[in-house]
Amino acid sequence: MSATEEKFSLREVLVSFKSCLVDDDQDVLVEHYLNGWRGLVRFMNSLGTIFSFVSKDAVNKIQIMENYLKGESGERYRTLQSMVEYELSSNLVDLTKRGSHPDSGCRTILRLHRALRWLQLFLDKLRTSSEDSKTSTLCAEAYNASLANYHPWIIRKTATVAFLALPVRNTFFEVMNVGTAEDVVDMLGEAMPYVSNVYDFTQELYSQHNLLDLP
Ligand code: 1PZ
Repeated sequence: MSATEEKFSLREVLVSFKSCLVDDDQDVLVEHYLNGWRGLVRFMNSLGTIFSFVSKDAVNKIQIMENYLKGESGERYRTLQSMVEYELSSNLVDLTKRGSHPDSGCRTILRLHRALRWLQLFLDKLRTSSEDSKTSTLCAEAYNASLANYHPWIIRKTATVAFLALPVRNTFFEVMNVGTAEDVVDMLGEAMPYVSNVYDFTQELYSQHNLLDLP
């Protein structure tokens, strides 16, 4: 195991979302947001290949954003505010139907943003659950209350089957690499607010600009 692998802990990933918010919590740095996502993907991959269809999609979306950041308008993609302003004012967003801008930054971030809601619900259920609760049930409940509403039947079906392969609560906690079950519960209570702050900011920004239903 390499040094970086050894150090891997879900605490660091969740806390990394803290550095996303800048300008008195009035903006989110895209590069840091993507870093948080890279950590989540790594965590998901450590759960086994059964989730590779999920992480592939997340990696794709991270890559789309990376390309914008590296592109000639990269500076406009530095924060979520500047991205939204730039793409909307330059007509770079398909607002009602996917057409000439199928992979806008706005719709790509929206997909990740919705997944962050699932993560919030799921980790909160895990945090408050009893030792004998089933992770697959908690995961499915969180999914049905969030992402599932945006997914077609075939993806909902595949996701629901994949959930059954989730490890039991204790093993799941071990993979997080933060210590005892009690440590995990404490860590989640302490670190999830960072994710929530980023989620709330994005939700507000997207709602102000009517971007919450981008195709
Ligand atoms: C810890 C266990 C991981 C369970 C993951 C739970 C979420 C299941 C989501 C299933 C997604 C299936 C793959 C592709 C879906 C895409 O169609 C959609 C919409 O994108 P579009 O087609 O419009 O371009 N993609 C998404 O909804 C984004 C999904 C990202 C999921 C990331 C999961 C978060 C991982 C955190 C791990 C702790």
